[in-house]
Amino acid sequence: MENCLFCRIAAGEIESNKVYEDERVLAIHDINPVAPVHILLIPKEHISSLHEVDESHTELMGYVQVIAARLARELGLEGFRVVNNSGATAGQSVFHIHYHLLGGRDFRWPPG
Ligand code: IU
Repeated sequence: MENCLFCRIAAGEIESNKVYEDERVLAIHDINPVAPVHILLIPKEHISSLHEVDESHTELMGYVQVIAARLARELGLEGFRVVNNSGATAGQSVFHIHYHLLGGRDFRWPPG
């Protein structure tokens, strides 16, 4: 997707602070962290949001969680959150699917 920020980051056209990368997934530090650890897990395939996900994405979306768990272990996070905002009313601002891996502080429930 030509004008998609995360597609352009995944393609190396825009710089990012990478934490992890393989052929399917990119993980970068969020530029506006809301926790001591705030990493974005981004499948490289352009999917605009969880609204678009179907059975064909089962393996990819499962894999994203595997990477989230691996990073959380590597970073020694005791408690952490994996958050997906789907749609503008839920707080989504970049319309390329991604999960926030948040850790390093206490969290409240329910989220705001
Ligand atoms: P959201 O769930 O779509 O709102 O998450 C988008 C995130 O992307 C948000 O936390 C931003 O701080 C972050 N981000 C970024 O890391 N780099 C950027 O250039 C832009 C947004 I624009």
